[in-house]
Amino acid sequence: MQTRSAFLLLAMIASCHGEEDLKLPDPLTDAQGKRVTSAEEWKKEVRPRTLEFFRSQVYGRSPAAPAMDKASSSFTPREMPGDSKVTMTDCLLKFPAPKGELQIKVCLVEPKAAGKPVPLFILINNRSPDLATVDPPNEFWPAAEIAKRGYATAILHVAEIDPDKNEGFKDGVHALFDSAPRQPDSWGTIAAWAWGASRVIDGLAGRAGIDPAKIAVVGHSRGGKAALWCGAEDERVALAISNESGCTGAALSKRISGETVAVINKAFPHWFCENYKRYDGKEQDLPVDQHQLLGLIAPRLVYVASAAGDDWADPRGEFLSCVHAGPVYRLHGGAGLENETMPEPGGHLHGGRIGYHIRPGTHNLTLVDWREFMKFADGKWK
Ligand code: GTR
Repeated sequence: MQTRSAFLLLAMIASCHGEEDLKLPDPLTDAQGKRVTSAEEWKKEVRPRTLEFFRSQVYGRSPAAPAMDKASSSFTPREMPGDSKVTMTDCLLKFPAPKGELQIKVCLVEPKAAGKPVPLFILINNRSPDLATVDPPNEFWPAAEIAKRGYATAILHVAEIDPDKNEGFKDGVHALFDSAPRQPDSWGTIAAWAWGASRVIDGLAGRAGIDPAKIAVVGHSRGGKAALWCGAEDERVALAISNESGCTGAALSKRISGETVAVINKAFPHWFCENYKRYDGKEQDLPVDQHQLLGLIAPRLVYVASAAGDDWADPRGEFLSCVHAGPVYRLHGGAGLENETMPEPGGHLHGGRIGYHIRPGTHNLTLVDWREFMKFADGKWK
């Protein structure tokens, strides 16, 4: 017993020590090292610089948005098997590209007869492409339940934009939009998915029945990294939701806990830009950390979800990112997290502009997570 208490005490000291040691860049400091004191100043002096750093050193630069070819895009309604309360639409969105045409298939599910425009959840799907049609529905995208709660939801499979393969950027949007040779800050696959979610917004925000001021982009794990980057880049995103996005998603890199920059760049060399590899094993040299990615979304809503058994994604680091994004939200006159005590597994913090929950269990996107996202959205939007 004594040994166990001594061990626990040591572990506590070690972890507290770790957090005191964590030297994070101030999300409110400008290029001259001066701390800005108003939201206007932050927007002018800090936000563009921070965004530029993430573009040039982490995710890479995405091309300008092409104008959607409305005349040839199509929206084809189809029966939702066994469900009369919701409608399903196969959307084919077309965009001109320098080397051809980008076609994106998206499946949209909406509540029938909602009576007014409803918010939209766009899921960046990094799982099976048949999630839109499986029967019974998969928890990863519980479309009918989402629609019955009064939300529309669309699913975008990542391969519609860029296959998740390390093959020299020869396919997907790279084949259509890139000019050779690739540069150290050329976009990687995560940026491509984020950009793809923005194209879905192009296609759906103007639809009767969708409230364009209430668009959420959701992603799990690698999809969660993309959802956050989409929220940072595209100010039409009213709520960016990261489910267990971990390294180079919501988790702080400088904690060096779970997956690290060197490990992710080695395993997935195509996810980020070439410049990011400079920080392999050198997280201390990163002039930014991921709390500033969350800060880029302010004052819009951001949501971070962790799973207690998902050490690879560093739940504590995901939570601390929310804590340290707080100053940006407060500068805009609202609360970041409702409070800064990490909830026990099963708990959530839904009172501020940054939402958080931690689910018991392991790495996955489940119905429990979706219900928490919707509870948070209900509180902000209904
Ligand atoms: C892991 C990867 C994580 C996370 C995860 C996933 O292998 O190391 O960064 O993205 O895959 O997407 O499920």
